Amino acid sequence: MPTDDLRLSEQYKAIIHADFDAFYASVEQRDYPELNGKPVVVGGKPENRGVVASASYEARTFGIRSAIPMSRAYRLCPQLVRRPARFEIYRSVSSKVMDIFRSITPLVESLSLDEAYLDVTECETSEITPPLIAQALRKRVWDELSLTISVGVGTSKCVSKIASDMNKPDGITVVRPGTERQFLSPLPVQSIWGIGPKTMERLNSYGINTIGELAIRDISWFESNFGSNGRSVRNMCLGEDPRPVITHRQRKSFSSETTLVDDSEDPEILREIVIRLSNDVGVSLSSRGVRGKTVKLKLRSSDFVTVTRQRSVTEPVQLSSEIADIAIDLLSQELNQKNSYRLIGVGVSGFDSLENSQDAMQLRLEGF
Ligand code: DCP
Ligand code: MG
Ligand code: MG
Repeated sequence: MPTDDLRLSEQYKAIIHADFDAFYASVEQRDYPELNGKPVVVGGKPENRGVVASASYEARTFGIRSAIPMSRAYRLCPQLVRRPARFEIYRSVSSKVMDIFRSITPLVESLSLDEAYLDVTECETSEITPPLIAQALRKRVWDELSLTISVGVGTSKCVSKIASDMNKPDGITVVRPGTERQFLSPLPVQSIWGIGPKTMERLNSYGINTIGELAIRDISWFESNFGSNGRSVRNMCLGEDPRPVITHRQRKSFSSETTLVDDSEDPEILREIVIRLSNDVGVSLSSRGVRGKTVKLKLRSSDFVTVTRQRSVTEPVQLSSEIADIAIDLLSQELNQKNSYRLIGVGVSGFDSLENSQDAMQLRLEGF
């Protein structure tokens, strides 16, 4: 076979990662034009110990970021404009953007309300290249929703996700096949999925600051430092990530987890985090009409011991409050241990089939 017949797609996958810029804050600026150009945040009131969910890029020039206390945000920028969250609107924008994505390829995996992976390998022709698809996608989102997304184009999930963050806001970053290592090499180690602030500190203490410095270690070093994740962390450092794009119909669970900025043993703080994570999962389930019978809580203590506790219920759950009730109960049972925690996760699995769950929801809405 003549080699010039070989399209890139036969050797490489083409993955796009797309993510809205300052999602909640941008929706507020779009719907209230007087907020354009201003430092805007979405989040709870400072007097209620609210935190920043989303900060406009104008607010970020003052050092304001997601997850910082609202009171601190006001200290950084007294002229800050705060808007309360309008989740219904964000959910509806999310469902519209996912429809745009799915009109390009059925292989869309949403990661949260504002971001998704698209596997566009099969859309590629000699004229229509993945970067052109990505540009067309950005234009459609702008034309139809008046919002900007940033996209990364690469040969794997890991590379395209890192790439989409490189030219935010309103940017595109293309990592050509074969240049993954070069692209990743100068980036800080925490750009790799799964390397959080604590692991980063540990690696920095060994003199490893960049992905390139990490990538030269051999497999046994990775296995002794990352345990069973060693091989996949090493592969990601080398730009190889075989994880497929999984559409929600194929998904077996939804979860959300967070590494705490400071380890905590405070029941109030831990409960609040569990409520927030349950909300993330509830939003994912509700937006897809999926309900699950098993709720799982994951806790990693300061000494890196991870435990998972789960409970299955006969009546499947979907709403944030239903998930939170169970997750908080599971948490309460662990709090007797007086541990301090560094990571918390909440997940739901054991789904009805999508069709069944929509029927069931319909019955519930009809007052069955
Ligand atoms: N979010 C939140 N709490 C966080 C982080 C995010 O409630 N700690 C919400 C608000 C964000 C949305 O999720 O608008 C999307 O999260 P992103 O991490 O994509 O952040 P943004 O879209 O706000 O900004 P960026 O331009 O960096 O993507
Ligand atoms: Mg975003
Ligand atoms: Mg996002």
